Amino acid sequence: MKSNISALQSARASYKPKLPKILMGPVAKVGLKLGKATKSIADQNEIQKLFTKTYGQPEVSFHAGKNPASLKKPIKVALVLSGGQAPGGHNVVAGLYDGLKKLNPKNILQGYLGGPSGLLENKYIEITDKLLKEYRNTGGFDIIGSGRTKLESREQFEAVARNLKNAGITALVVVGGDDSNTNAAVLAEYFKIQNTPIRVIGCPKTIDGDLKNDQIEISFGFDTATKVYAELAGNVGRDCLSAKKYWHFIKVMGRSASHIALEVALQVHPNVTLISEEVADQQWTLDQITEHVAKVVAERAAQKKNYGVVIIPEGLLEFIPEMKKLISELNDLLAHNPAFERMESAHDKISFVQQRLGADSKKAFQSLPPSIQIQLLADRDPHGNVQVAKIETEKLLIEAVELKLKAWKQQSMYHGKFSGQGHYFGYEGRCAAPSNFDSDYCYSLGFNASYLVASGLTGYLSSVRDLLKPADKWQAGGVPLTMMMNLERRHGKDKPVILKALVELKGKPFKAFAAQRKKWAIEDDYQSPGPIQFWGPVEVANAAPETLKLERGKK
Ligand code: FBP
Repeated sequence: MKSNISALQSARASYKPKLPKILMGPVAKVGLKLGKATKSIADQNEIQKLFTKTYGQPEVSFHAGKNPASLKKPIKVALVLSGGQAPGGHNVVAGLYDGLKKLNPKNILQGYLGGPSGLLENKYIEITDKLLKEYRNTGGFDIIGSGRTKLESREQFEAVARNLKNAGITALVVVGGDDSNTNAAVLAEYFKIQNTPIRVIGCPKTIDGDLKNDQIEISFGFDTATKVYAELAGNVGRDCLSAKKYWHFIKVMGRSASHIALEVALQVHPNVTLISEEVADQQWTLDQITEHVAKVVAERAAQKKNYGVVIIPEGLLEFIPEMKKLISELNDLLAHNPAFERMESAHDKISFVQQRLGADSKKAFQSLPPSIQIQLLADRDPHGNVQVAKIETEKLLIEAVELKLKAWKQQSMYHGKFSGQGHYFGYEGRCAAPSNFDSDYCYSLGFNASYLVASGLTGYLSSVRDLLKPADKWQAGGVPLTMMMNLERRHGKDKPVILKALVELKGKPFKAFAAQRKKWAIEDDYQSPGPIQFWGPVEVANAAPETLKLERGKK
């Protein structure tokens, strides 16, 4: 054990994550049930043409029954953690390892280092009991690290195939979000076409909560991360009630979808929560959003409440029509632009883009404070997109609301005091010690992945369902990756990708929020969810996310 281990970590080390009943019993009694042939969620003809070998596979589930002896054949499995960290990743590793060893103690798990680039560079370590001991039920991905390298070119696929074949690997498990699992689907298809006997299985990860659908109830990490943010936002609410002098503008992570913001709103009841999907649906401009927030500030000021909490989803800017257009023009303009990359001064960069933007985007760009302009011009991510985590939308909104209130004051429409404080809750939640829910779910996803691999399947996502029931009643199985795909226009080309789940404005979680937000705007109804509890009453220690409860009709 590490010498600097905390008392909590040492106590958590003895936690035994729960499993679906079928995975707890003897291997010989696990049968694989095949469902009906599947179709992709949209663009069926096109997706089928692109995935001739893996399209249409049936959904599968594990039930009591007999299994072929081949399930016990010794195998060597490769594992890669891909994209942003999410609480519970170490338990996926532990579940996968324990499942493999249960199937056959001779099975080997090899962890590739630093994300998908580890597969290209052939850098790996063997996962062992001794190593895992330090990581069970802990947050983070540090056991093997993660990364955002995208595997897309033929040369990359060839390198991965070569390295895995040379290492004698039978299957690759990819733990990732929608983009990484899209990569996994493409790789599975490539291996099949090339007659390379390597299977590919995915695990649904992302704190953003946007990898979900009828088959995948939730991505892992969302529960823990939102509990951390909700604790912090609840504390800020309490500070508001105590000091009565600040408006706190809190940006929460979630690159595109606003699931995190919505979950925090449902747990904490802030005065204002912006939901990007609603902004896009209503085609709100930045000025309309500002007015919406400023109105709540003014209404509360009229009741002598010069304080409040505003929750802002990280991806907001990209959902405001004029900003979306600007960002997409900037992405095209700055992608692989050596002249721009050579520039060092902010002034040169700003004038470079201003000379090249279309009239509307130039106007939108000029409406932003210089600090935000610079953030929009910062390095792109590996997909060529602006890194929204780096844009201080909370500061932008504080400034915009302040200006609006000043104008209203001059017209005697507002008589309060406004003092804004900006916060960003993001990295604080991504490596938190996993809640009991995530500890169990992740362990089950990993364990289940080992059975999918051993069953000879490829192009599947590990699925564990019925998550609001006690863990032993959870259903274990697999969903074909192509089933979740559709075509999306990316950088001028139609690409097959796993459909990203955005907040549904007709869905129960949003409706529950919309029904209460007027009340929350004016009343001080802040809830303090408090820190994650690992022990104690089950309704507290094992609580599932509010969003999941509402979606599954349990509230
Ligand atoms: P994944 O979808 O890869 O899990 O990552 C999500 C996320 O945490 C977003 O919420 C955030 O915008 C982004 O990662 C930040 O990325 P980085 O770690 O590269 O700063």
